[in-house]
Amino acid sequence: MTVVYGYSPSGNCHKVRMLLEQLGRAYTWIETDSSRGATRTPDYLAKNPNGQVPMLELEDGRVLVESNAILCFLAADTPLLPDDPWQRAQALRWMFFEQYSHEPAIAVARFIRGWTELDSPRRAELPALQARGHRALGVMEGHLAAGASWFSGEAYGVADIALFAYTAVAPDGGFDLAPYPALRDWLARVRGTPGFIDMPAPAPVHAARLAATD
Ligand SMILES: N[C@@H](CCC(=O)N[C@@H](CS)C(=O)NCC(=O)O)C(=O)O
Repeated sequence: MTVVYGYSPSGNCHKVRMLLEQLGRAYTWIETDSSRGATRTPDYLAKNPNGQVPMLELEDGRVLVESNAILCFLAADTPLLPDDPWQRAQALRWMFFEQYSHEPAIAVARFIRGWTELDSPRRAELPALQARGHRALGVMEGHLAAGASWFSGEAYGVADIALFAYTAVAPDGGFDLAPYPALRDWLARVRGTPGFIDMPAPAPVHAARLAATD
């Protein structure tokens, strides 16, 4: 059985769960709380020296890390990863964008607001992260407003899953999505795809910090 090591409120981990659910594939989820050091144990580091989740472990013992690589591997030969080289390159383009321009701002802002103490010095990073995250959301809005329905080429697929994960919870990072109507329509379209599953809510301690941060 395919095993996923993941931390449920992590968008990077939710990508993998969402794809497996949408593909109807059987898997075992091993809850691995990266915010409490579960990815830094000697056993875990032996499998993933980078000490992060998600991590996919196949029945034959092979291990794959990096959420978007996992998505591409699992979606191979399914309609969620385009076959056509140009269409596939469109999906990859947005997945690289997600990892360089989107996740490092939006996911990190959410992490700082919900997973650090209210007086953490890291909170000084928030204004710069806000600016960078809004730039990324604006780029996504522009793509959709120009007529595209999806980020994975012509049809829904892995890039939509990759971008959905942290865009859906961007308000946790302090990002108001009101100025992005096309983006909000796309979020609703993704929620309407077969087998869609939402990210579980963070534990109360993190939800309380998110609520306490303006
Ligand atoms: N580029 C990686 C990022 C993964 C990542 O940032 N994982 C976080 C949880 S969202 C983590 O494991 N952090 C723990 C740590 O770095 O110690 C991916 O897309 O899989």
